[in-house]
Amino acid sequence: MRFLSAGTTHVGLKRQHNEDALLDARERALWVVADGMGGHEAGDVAAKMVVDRLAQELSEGSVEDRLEKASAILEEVNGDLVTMAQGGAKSGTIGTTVVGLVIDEAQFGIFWAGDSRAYRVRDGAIAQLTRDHSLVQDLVEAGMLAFEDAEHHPDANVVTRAVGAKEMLKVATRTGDTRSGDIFVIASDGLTKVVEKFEILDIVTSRNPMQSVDALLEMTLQRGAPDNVTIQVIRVG
Ligand SMILES: [Mn+2]
Repeated sequence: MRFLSAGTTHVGLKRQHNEDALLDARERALWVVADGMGGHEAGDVAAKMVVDRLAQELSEGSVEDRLEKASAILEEVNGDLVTMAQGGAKSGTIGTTVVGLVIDEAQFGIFWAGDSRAYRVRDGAIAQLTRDHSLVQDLVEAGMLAFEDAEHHPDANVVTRAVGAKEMLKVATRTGDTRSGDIFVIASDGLTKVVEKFEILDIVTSRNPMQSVDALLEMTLQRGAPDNVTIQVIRVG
């Protein structure tokens, strides 16, 4: 199976540091986006640790095996980050969201924690594959907040699950079928809070992955890019 993939990470226009990180290991059909939190370089460390450990330890195999392995790796990193935060001079969390995509013959697998997202585009439609682990997502599902208001809610940035946030981490996973022509988009909330789903669909269906990444970043920057933004677009050949 062949893939065409492209990705970028950008500090945005309001933040001083880029605490996002990405991994494109297309030879192993593995792509990851991590969005670090904690400030003062803590988020940096967490996002890089997640990306590096997955790059080093997540080998080839069936989608099910790889999702299991990815969860185990992330649970280990979670423990390391919790220990690091407890031992540090600075109080607070050293954490990161993560979303990862693996693909084999006719199947994809997604693993994630937090509000970084994955989408699949097929037959002119876009579907969100992940469910945000965020306060506003919980409020929307409880019927306490309108979907349209979620992105502008004062607590829109509060995630309820992250690598490094708590002693225990449950990584969410999901599998599905894939076929030639499918396009996957994985991104940090720096993109998804600024660019609508239908706009992502429009862009990726009319461009190759490299052009898509450029156009999505450009749109985010034109709208003020309040956060770090990381985007990967993967087309199944
Ligand atoms: Mn972010």
